[in-house]
Amino acid sequence: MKIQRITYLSLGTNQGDKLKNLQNAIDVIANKVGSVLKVASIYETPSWGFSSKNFYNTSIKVSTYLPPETLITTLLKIENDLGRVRNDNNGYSDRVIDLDILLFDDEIIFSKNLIVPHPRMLERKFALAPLVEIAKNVIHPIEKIKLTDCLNNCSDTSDIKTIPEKLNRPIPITEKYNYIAIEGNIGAGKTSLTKMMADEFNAKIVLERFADNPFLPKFYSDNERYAFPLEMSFLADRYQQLSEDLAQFDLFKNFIVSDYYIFKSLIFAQITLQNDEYTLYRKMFDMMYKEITKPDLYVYLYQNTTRLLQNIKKRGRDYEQNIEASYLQKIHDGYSNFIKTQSDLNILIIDVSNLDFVNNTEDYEFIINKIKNHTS
Ligand code: PH2
Ligand code: MG
Ligand code: MG
Repeated sequence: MKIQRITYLSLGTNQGDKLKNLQNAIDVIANKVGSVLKVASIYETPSWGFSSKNFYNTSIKVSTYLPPETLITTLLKIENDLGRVRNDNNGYSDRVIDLDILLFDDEIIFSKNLIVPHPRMLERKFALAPLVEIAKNVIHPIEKIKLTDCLNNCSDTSDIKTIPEKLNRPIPITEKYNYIAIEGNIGAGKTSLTKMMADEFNAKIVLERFADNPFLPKFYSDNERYAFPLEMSFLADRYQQLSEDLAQFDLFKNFIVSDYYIFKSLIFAQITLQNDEYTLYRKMFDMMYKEITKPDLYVYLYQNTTRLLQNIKKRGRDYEQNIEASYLQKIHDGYSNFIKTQSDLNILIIDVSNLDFVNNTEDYEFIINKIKNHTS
C-alpha cells in the first residue's frame, strides 16, 4: 500500500492573469500531485525582496503519494508547463507561477534540491499568512510551535490583504463518490482499471470471482447444455459477494471500486438462455436485484471488437480463445440496451478504443478526469 502524506504548498504569481494562474496551478496539482484538501484565500501582497508588481499568493493543503524529491520535480515541471520562464541571474524576478513546498508532513529535509520546511517561510508574511489560514494549529517541525504563533512572531511588516475573489477546490474522486462500478465487454479492461484505481485511491476493491466458476469452461465448449447452470451460479455468486462485501464496508466512509455490477448477469443471460429458461432466471434476478446497493457511478468502458479479441488473446485464458466477434457484439448490444433504459443509474460511458490506459499514464489520467468531472 502506498502511503499518503500531507504537504502544504505556497503559490505565488505577479504576471499575467493572476487569478487564472492560481486556479490553473491548483487544477493541475489536483491531477498530477494529489487530492487538494484545503485552499486558502487569495492575498494581494507587495513583492518581497525586489520591487515590482504586487503578487497574488495563496496556500493549499494536498494529500499526495509522491515522495518529496518527486514532488519538487513535479512542481517545477508544472511551473514550466504553465509558462514560467526562469532567467539565469540570481535574485528574484516576475513570475507567472511559483510553487513552493512549505511543509511535508513533519519532515525536516536538507537535500541538494530541496529544503523543507521552506527555509524563508518564517520571515515572509505572504507565505505564512495564507498557510496559517488553513493550518493554524499545525506545529512547525523546527520551531516546535504552532504556525499561528510563528505568524505572531513574524517581523515582516508588509501590508498584505485578502481579496474577495475565491479559488475553486477541485473535488477529489474519493469525496465525490463512495462506490464506483466499472463495466464493459469481455476484455475491455475492467479489472485492470479497477485495480489501478484501487491502488491510486486506496480503495476497497470488489473483483469478480470468475475463475472459481466451474461451469465457465464447460459453457464455452457446449453453450446450450451449460448456459443455465452457468448463469445461475454467476448470479448466486455475484449476489452473495456484493451483498456480503458491500455490507462489510462503510459506504459513507470507504471508497469502493468493483469490476462488475450485478446487472451484468441479466445482460449475459438474455443472450445465452432459451426463452423459458430466461423467464425463470428473471424471477430470481428481480428478487436479488432489489437487495443490491446501486453504485453512485456506473462506468461503461467501450472497446471495439477487434481490440477486445486482441486483449482476450493476450491474456490467454484457454476457454476464452474461441469467443467470436458476433458474441462480443451481442454482449455490447445487451449493455447498450441496458444503459438506455436505466434512468435512475448514474452512468458514464468512456470510449477507450483509442486509449491504452494500462501502459500510458496520460490515457489513464484522461479516464480519471472524465470520472472526476462527470456530472450526473
Ligand atoms: N516570491 C518570491 C519573492 N518575493 N513576494 C511576494 N509578495 N510573493 C511571492 O510569492 C514572492 C515574493 C520568491 O519566490
Ligand atoms: Mg518562492
Ligand atoms: Mg520557487
